[in-house]
Amino acid sequence: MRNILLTLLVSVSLFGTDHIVDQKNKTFIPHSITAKVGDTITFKNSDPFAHNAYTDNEANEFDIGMQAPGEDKTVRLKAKAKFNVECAIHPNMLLEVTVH
Ligand SMILES: [Cu+2]
Repeated sequence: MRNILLTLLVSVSLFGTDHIVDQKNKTFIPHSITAKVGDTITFKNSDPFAHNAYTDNEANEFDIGMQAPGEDKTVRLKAKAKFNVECAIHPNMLLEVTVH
C-alpha cells in the first residue's frame, strides 16, 4: 500500500498539467498562463512561417529553437517564478508565465 501511494505521488509530480500555447498571427494565444512547478508548456505553431520561444529567466531557462509550422515543442517548468517568454524572430510577441 505504501508503495502504491509513493508511486502515485511520483506520478503526479512527473506528469503535471500540460498548458497549450498556440502561436498564430504573430501572437502567443493565450498571452498569459499560470502554472505549477512540474507543469509543461507545449508550443504550437499555426502560422505558415517559423516561430521560436525562449526565456532568460534563470530558474526556468529554455529556448525551443526554430519551430517550423505545425511543429509542437514542449518545455517543463522547473521553479516558482514570474517571467516573460518571447519569440526571437518576432520581438513583439510576448507570453507572461507565472509559476507558483
Ligand atoms: Cu514568432
